[in-house]
Amino acid sequence: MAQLSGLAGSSNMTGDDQKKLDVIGNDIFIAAMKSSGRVKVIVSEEEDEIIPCPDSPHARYAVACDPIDGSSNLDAGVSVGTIFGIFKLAEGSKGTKEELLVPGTELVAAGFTMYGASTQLVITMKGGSVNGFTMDNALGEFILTHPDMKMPKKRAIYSVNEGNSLYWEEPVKEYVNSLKYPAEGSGGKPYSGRYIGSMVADAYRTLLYGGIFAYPADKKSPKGKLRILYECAPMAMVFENAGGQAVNSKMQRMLTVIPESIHDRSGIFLGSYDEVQKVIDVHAKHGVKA
Ligand code: P6P
Repeated sequence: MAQLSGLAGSSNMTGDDQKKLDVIGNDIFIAAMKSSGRVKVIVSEEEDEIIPCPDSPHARYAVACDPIDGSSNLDAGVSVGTIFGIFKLAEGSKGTKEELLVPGTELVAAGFTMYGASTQLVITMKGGSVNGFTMDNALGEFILTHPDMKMPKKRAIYSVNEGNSLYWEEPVKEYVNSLKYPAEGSGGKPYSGRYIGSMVADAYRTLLYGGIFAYPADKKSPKGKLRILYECAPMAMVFENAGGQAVNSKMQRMLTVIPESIHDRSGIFLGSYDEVQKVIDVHAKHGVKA
């Protein structure tokens, strides 16, 4: 415990200060992937470059992961988690960086864990259902507690860091204000705001309760903050397979977005189908269409 809190005194490729648990989690995740014998190459938020697995020359899988997402909240005891996406490499693949710059539609599996009041695991396969598991500490096993998860089509909950609203583009400002100040006579009530600042926690709540999570690209972060390969694309696959939607700030389907680099970023709107549709409709009024 004495060594687990606080900063590791280093930073990662995208400039985030690494917490000690970031480094520990990264080491554990890489060791587990390598020892599986099934992984040829790994992308980790905590590593500048790809991590080849030379001891698994015939392996066919690539894993993109954020070992401890939300780690800036660790010292405050907020839920954090691991986000992962799994690609199947072509026969004879060299496992190069370029082979990983593909859209999320190429993912064969994706999911995330959340280390909070309970330890949750949410996974999905290409074209499959979304299944949620809860760790039973007595058994030391994940128990299937949420089979075939389906999102509510709508829910009056929005999750966005309003501290960035000064930098938001006009369509985002109009959209968020439409949730906070329903049009006169619409009979609508203001949405509830819920923002934890840990993507896995905000995403898990949105997946279960419905609503929308957003981290828009803005004037301060023109490409957005969240990373495509190991945050946006895996989450988009989970939400789509649960009946939701996920788009970037250009209103393109998130799973069709191709990263320009392994740590490339994107804006993201992720949530219940109808809630994301509202974002799309407001942007269309401003001429922003996929
Ligand atoms: P902000 C955590 O650092 C993270 O990458 C995501 O888990 C989270 O959704 C986001 O950044 C929070 O960013 O700028 O609101 O603190």
